[in-house]
Amino acid sequence: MSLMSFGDKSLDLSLPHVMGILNVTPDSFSDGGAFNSLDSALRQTERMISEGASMIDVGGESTRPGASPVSLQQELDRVLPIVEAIKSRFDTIVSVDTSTPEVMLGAAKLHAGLINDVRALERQGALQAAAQTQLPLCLMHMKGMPQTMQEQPDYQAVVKEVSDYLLSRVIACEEVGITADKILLDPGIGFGKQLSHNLQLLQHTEDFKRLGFNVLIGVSRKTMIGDVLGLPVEERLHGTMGANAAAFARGARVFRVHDVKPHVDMLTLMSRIEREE
Ligand code: 9MG
Repeated sequence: MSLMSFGDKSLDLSLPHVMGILNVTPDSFSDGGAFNSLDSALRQTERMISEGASMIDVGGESTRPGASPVSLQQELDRVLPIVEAIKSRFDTIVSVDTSTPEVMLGAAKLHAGLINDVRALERQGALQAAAQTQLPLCLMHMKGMPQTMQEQPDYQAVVKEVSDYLLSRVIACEEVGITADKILLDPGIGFGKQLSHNLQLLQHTEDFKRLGFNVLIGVSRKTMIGDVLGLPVEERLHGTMGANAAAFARGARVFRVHDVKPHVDMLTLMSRIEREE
């Protein structure tokens, strides 16, 4: 058992867990903003929970390559009503995909259970806000910013550079009183990386686990899957599952995905095989 507390619920992270993606942006890259009304968001949430998602990741800012920034008020208006509606209807963990201190604080008041920050708390005031919430965090690596991050990203040694960066953010967290047991690490597949960087990071998932943290992977329907298979976004499920299976075998335990049921089935089998004596 390796229990991690997410507000009012705990998860055993010796087992795999699926984080279902709920984008409430009009321009999300792969579901095209299909869930940006409250009703449809709740229907999708209900479906993902019934399919076995352990948590729902609610995001109000698209971070796809080239996406434009969102205002504070827009992000608050998109995210907080959904967090509140989900927590009042479902017994599940709500993760907030945000880099914005005010959204972190507002979501924590509404009993969100995780802050998922693709900017690893680098935005002004984010470290302090996250510490104030006392919530667990996912710190993700991104090189550059969403608007420009895919313009020829370059590394000397991608696995080491991403590990060093994530450890530097863990230290920044510790300096404001956030303890290591509250932190998940994520190499940030597709965030300022070329195909070979993404493949190396997945191949070396164990290196991130060896830093002493649980690892979250988000590869669902991303360009790297399309690049390897030559397939459009709506045909990337099988490739996504292959990438997530490889990451599971190398120690990742939380998987941020659009397609919950196929992943729950795949991970249940993989985990069962791993644990059989
Ligand atoms: C919000 N978001 C989009 N992609 C992601 C990924 O790969 N990891 C995490 N933690 N969040 C993501």
